[in-house]
Amino acid sequence: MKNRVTELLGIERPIIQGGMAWIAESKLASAVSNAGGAGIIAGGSAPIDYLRSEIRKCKELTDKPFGVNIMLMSPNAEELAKLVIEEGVSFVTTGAGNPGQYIAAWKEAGIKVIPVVPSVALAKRLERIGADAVIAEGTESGGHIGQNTTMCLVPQVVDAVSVPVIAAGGIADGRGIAASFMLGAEGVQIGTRFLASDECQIHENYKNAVIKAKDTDNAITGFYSGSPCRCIKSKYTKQLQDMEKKAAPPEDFEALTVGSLRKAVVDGNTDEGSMLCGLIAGMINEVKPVKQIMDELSEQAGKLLGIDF
Ligand code: TUI
Repeated sequence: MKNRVTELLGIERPIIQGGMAWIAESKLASAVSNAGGAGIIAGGSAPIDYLRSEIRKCKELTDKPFGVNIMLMSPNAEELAKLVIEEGVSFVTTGAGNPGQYIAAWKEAGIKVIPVVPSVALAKRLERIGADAVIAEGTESGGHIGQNTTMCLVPQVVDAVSVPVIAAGGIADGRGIAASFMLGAEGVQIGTRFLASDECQIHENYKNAVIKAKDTDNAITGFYSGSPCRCIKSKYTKQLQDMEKKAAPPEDFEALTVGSLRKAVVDGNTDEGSMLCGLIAGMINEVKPVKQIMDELSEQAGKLLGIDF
């Protein structure tokens, strides 16, 4: 299909993979790009040499466009902002902050810039300073979240900006895609569905937790600290929430949270790890190859929208 998002990114279907910190690397990103979508390598807070090598691996695994997500709360965001220019990636998505200071340099380097926005105000500000599109991400998403929902945020952002809007948060099948397009989105960003893919490198225990999760097996931590984060409910989230209720000292939080993403993703420690995951996990019941996921998404969305998706 062709629309402003496929044209902007040079892709065949307007499906963008979520930039999942610690998770989205070259194998997943290249599989999504090879299936006609836009794969993304997550910067997270990984060492710069590792990211350079993942970008280079991805170039070997696909000749299609792929992007890099820059998590702006990361201590090495500035270094990564330079790396994407050196490596000449096609596009950048950003999260967890305002990427304003980097936009001019990226645009000058010919990199398309697509920030995640949790509000209408930030969408308008970033359009004004050159964002090529925005991702309106609802609180249904996994990981670091804003407060507005996909259903409410997407149409408001669509009404407020002229650049294409990509919907994110709670989308894992063709119905979610079709609904997003009804709200005025011209693309979707999908993360959680790809956690349960063959090509996703997370530990099997984490994948199984996604598959097993019901609609209510979800928890938000960090709500009161101003850094809310959505995960699969576990001993870890219960402990963290108990500490939040007691307003435990910062060193207790530090002790519990340091390395928690690694524990989930690499070690498969489902008790102590932080299994970031969106609210839609209850609908995902099977690990599948990325190509099959992409084909099913397109087929369902196309049927519902009455277009060749
Ligand atoms: O960034 C994400 N999701 C993430 S990042 C991440 S790593 C992490 N882990 C624990 C704590 C913090 C980070 C895991 N998941 N999604 C995109 C997103 N961006 N959600 C919300 C926002 C956002 C919030 C505020 C974007 C801009 C923003 O701007 C505030 C401002 O400065 O105007």
